[in-house]
Amino acid sequence: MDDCIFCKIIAGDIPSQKLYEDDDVIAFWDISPQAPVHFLVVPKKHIPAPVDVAEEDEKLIGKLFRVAAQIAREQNVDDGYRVIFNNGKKAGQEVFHIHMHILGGKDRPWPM
Ligand code: IU
Repeated sequence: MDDCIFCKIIAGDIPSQKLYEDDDVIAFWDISPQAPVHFLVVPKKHIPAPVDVAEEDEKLIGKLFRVAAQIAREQNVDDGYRVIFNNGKKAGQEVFHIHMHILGGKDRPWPM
């Protein structure tokens, strides 16, 4: 997607503070952290929002949880972190390329 900022990050056209990358998934620090640990786990496939997840995406979306857990362990927040997906402008979604927020490092982070 030409006008998608996360597709540009995935393509390497825009820099990010990368935590993880493989053929399917990228993870990077959120540029505007809402908790001491706040990173995003993003599928490389351009799926605009949670409401757009198709049956064929089920495995890919499941993988986001596994990658998130691995990074959470590396960042020492695996004893408590919040997982957030925003769906639609009304819910606060600003970037229309599906992404999982992981927030940790303090008690009850980011009650959006
Ligand atoms: P939202 O769920 O779409 O509202 O979250 C978008 C997040 O992407 C938000 O927390 C931004 O700070 C973050 N972000 C980023 O990490 N890097 C960017 O280049 C842009 C947004 I644009």
